[in-house]
Amino acid sequence: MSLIEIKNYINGELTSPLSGEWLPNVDPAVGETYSQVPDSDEADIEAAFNAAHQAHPDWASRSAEQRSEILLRIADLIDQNSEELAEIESRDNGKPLTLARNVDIPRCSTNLRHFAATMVAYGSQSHASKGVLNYTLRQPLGVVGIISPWNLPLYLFTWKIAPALAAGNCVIGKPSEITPMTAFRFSQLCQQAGLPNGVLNVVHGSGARTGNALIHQPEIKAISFTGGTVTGRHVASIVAPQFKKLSLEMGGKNPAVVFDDCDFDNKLDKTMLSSFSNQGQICLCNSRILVQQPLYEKFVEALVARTQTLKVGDPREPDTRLGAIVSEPHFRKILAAIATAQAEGGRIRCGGVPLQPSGRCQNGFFIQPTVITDLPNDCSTNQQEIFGPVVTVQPFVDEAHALQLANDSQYGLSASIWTSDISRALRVAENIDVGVVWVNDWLVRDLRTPFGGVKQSGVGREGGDEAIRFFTQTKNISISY
Ligand code: TXE
Repeated sequence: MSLIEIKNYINGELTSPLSGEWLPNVDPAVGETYSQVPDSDEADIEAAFNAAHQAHPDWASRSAEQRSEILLRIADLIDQNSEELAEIESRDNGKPLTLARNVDIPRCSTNLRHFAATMVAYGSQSHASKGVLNYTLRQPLGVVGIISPWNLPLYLFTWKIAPALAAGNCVIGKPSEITPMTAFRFSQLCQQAGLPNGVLNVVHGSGARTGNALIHQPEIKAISFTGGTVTGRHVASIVAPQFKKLSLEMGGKNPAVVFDDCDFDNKLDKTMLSSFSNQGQICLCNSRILVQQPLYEKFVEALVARTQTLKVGDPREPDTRLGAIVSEPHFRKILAAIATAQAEGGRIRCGGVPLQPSGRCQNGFFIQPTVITDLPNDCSTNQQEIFGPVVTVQPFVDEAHALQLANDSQYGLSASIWTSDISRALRVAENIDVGVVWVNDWLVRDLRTPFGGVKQSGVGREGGDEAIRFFTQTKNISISY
């Protein structure tokens, strides 16, 4: 069977890597290579930069309405091709087709529509004083770099591309080499929408080769990165000394704080999502569940019973709740983390082992959803990000103890708080050291809100006005009269 050849999208053309180097791209549900992706190098990045640099003056000179009109055309094409995109995303990432269809792909279209509208409605400030008028300009930066991960491939790729383009920049995007397929199809839709050549360039390849070439390119004005903390630290070490703008969205070890007066059934339903959605491969997943003592045993038993009902298997089947882990290396990393949990004295209450479905997926990478108890918060399992279908449950005594456990982490991305006492919810929300808090829910997203983490979860914010500010340069002009 011939392998699908994924192409770069440079200066409006779909091209092979100048290096002639390719990487295998694996379908994780069946464990087989089904396509190949360019392993681009400095020459490809330079070709992309030249195209973007050449396209920028015209793109920046267009009105927000004109740029938004093209973004809306791309959004329409995403909607018209949504089923095909969902199937591609599910095959490339291993996630259930139902999840790709209901969450990932609709959000790509929403990302483009949101920032098309934001930019048209965008107003800047003025500050008037006696005889002096100040006004603030937010001007496009020029050519910017975008680096995205494999867990929500096109969802996060468009989450960055949309504000960058809407604000008048030209973009070099480097998707994860583990899930390149939807970015390739997206390139074709941009061609079809008539996006001018060079405005968006998608350069595929490994982080070490292509990603590194991008962050070393001296004339790129900003880097927006989403990925692991280790890689984010490396990206920052290269980009910061170049005095470029840098946004880092990285890992998490997010607590769910469950008080004994919570709406138990609602919490349980939402825990299934917040713990195991996308195979637990969402940085916002709650991987540490903290439960107030009187409720603890009842909650653990109910959680284990509900978790054991989740269907793990072929992503194509409509009742599948957990599909394949994204790659064999990540599959092994998660199993090693479970082994570490056991070695640390953890009690595996359910799951903890791979699963081998029969049929077409017998060689795929599947792990049973796993609940672990009896671990202290300061162990590796509760301190290191696992980024898979693995959660721990710990008891706490009171609000002070809950906060101490929740904040005892090198990460600070998100948290969810479950209680009927709204004053307590707001008190805990104010004192928990993260960037995003949900009360009595999870992953409710308003794209106008600031998104991002603190500590080793990130630097900077995305979303709404924050994204436009990141992708523009601020200038104050003062007029005396
Ligand atoms: O990360 P990697 P992964 C986190 C999530 C998990 C990780 C999973 O918590 O920790 O990301 O994504 C490129 N120079 N988040 O394993 O390896 C690489 O090719 C330049 C948090 O993919 O960091 C890929 O495109 N680039 C987030 C991207 O970096 C390099 C949401 C990410 O790869 C590079 C999603 C290099 N030297 C995942 N090395 C959030 N907070 O929202 C790799 N890359």
